[in-house]
Amino acid sequence: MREFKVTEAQVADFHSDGFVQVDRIISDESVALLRERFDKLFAEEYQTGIAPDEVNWQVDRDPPENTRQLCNAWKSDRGVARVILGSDIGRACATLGGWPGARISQDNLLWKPPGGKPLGFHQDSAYEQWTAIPDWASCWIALDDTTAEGGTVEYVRGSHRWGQSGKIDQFHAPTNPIKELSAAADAAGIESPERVPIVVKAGGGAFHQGWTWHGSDINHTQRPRRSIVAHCMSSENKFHSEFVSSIYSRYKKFGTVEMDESFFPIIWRIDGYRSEFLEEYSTNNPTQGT
Ligand SMILES: O=C(O)CCC(=O)C(=O)O
Repeated sequence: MREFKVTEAQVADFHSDGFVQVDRIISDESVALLRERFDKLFAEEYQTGIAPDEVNWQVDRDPPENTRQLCNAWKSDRGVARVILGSDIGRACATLGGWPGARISQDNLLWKPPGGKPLGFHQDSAYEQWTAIPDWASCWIALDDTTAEGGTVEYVRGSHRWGQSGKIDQFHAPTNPIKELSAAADAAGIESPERVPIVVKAGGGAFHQGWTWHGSDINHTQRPRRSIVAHCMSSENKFHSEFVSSIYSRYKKFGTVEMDESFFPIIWRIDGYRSEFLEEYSTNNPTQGT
């Protein structure tokens, strides 16, 4: 598998803009593997027998025009784990975050069909308050060639410096995807926020900072827009001692704020450490049932 590395210029752009576009992150083989795994996962066929932590779209439950989303599908599929828990993605996120290492907080699988609805503009770190260090560095990877009119992800340049807002009212299929973004821009004294669409070939993408405003609009094309995201946090992170996530705090053990690597694996650390189970887990039968 190819090994991706961020350059010094990309690190500088990430800090000044709150994101950086990268033309190639994963190989064509990994793109093909993930597309195949998307079909299975969104049909609720889980290779490991374990459902993702969040199944935010189901075929018989949700409108077909909504953007489909699964979170932590690495627990359901070893092929997904093999790509998205890659040490090169961890190293890039740790380098950008300024951390000694990176743990996965969540992966996100996103599938916006033709005509698919927007995802509201938000700040990721507002959703990470259940941790002691609520900062993320995330890697967003396109699995289809993206276009501005195809509902690709858009980042608002410099918005990581606007301060911290809370969670938005409606993440999935909002009628006004920029409602909270507009309020945050007003509060920051920004007249015309600059929305930058990420236009890349499949396998390319972007890295963004946890407080950078981003979201995506309607898919006006006839092609699907699939993508996968690794939301990483510092390898040193712990649970918050008071704030709770209804989903992710279920992995907190009583009497400790330590995070268990089985649920939040360390995917890269500067001393060479990586959670030990990952190698066997992610290479064993990556495309077949367990
Ligand atoms: O892909 C999108 O439309 C939004 C992705 C997103 O919210 C994220 O990567 O945090």
